[in-house]
Amino acid sequence: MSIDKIDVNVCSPGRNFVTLKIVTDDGIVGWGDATLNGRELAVAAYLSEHLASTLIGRDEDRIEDTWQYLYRGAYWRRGPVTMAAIAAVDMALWDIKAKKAGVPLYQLLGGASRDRIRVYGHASGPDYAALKDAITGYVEAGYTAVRVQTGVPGLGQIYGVATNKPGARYDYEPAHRAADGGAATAPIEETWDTRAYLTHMPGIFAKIREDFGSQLRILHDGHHRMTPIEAARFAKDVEPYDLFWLEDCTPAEDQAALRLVRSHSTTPLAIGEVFNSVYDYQTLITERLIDYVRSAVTHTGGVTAMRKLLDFAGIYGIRSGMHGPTDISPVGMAAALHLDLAIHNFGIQEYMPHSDTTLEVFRTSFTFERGFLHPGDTPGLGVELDEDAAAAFTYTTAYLPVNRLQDGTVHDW
Ligand code: KDG
Ligand code: MG
Repeated sequence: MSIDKIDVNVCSPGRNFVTLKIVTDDGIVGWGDATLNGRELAVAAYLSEHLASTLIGRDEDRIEDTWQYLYRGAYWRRGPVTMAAIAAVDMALWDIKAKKAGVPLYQLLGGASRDRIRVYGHASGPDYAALKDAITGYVEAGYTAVRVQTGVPGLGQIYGVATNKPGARYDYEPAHRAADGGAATAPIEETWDTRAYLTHMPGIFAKIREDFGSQLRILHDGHHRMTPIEAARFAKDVEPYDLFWLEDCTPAEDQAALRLVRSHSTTPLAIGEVFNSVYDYQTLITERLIDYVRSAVTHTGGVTAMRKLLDFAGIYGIRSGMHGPTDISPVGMAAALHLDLAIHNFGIQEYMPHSDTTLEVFRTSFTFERGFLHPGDTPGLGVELDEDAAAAFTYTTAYLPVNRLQDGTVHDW
């Protein structure tokens, strides 16, 4: 049996998604997520122009061999576009293998290591009153972990803070279309001041602990904006508030910079949503400079690569905290959930529920109950794309914001 057809679907049910469909010669369909926020068409072209024809006729069961063929065979290794394309092929092949076996994917990964998957939700608000309201909503819904982001006095719209339009949920969509909902021609720009942020945030954590007690798991995303010494100071300042993790405190492609942060603080550190290879973590893991791996299955070469990365991290006592924003499609989210259930060194899973429009197009089997997810027991990944429904939502260019300091210098977003 072999791979017979490949199709790359680009659609925009509320936001853009790139989805790979692989069909075997006996009609089994596998799905893979290839969505790279703001750079979707680059991955779509990589798949349709460079990979599709090389996959036709290959044995769909040879997943490891196909992974190596695409990774080593390209000569040009790593990078978000290449690794998202490889991830989509890998996910689709695992989907097919599990469907052929008649089992949910987690069974092929060793079976369940737990009964349910603890998730964290995104609470945010422009000020503390709005943030408190958002956290309360999550706690009432049964969540035991929330990520908290809030506005900084003197700054306008910043990363991670929902606009809180009437009727809007507490989550947010960071990629922006044009103001009229059409295609964006350039990113919007935000303004940032690290000093104002560093002085404001510790007081916010103090209020959260006062209002919500010691048991709530509090997470926070620094979104790559601090220098190593600023991050070291911040991680030390917030120690009394017992964060579950501080995420992306520095732009971590400089892995050695984390030694400085680590040597000054016991605040747990999470890093990796922009990483795409185990090699991005080599120093971070072997020197135990982080506590959680933040990669997405979608951006790190798929289930095959992510399993190896997490097993490597496990040897050093480092746990998973896989990326799960709305720009990971329901297919990519399902892949994460099967791994979450199967691996031993699971930490937590990020969960930003997709919009109703997205879920009309992607039919999912995963279930949510009071702060915990389960991938479901449908054979395969348990997510199918309804191509007819998807056809009604055409791709619309949207970009992540660009960030500038108050003097106009471009800063990390
Ligand atoms: O596409 C970028 C977003 O996925 C990212 O900004 C979300 O930082 C993020 C998070 O932790 O979910
Ligand atoms: Mg993040």
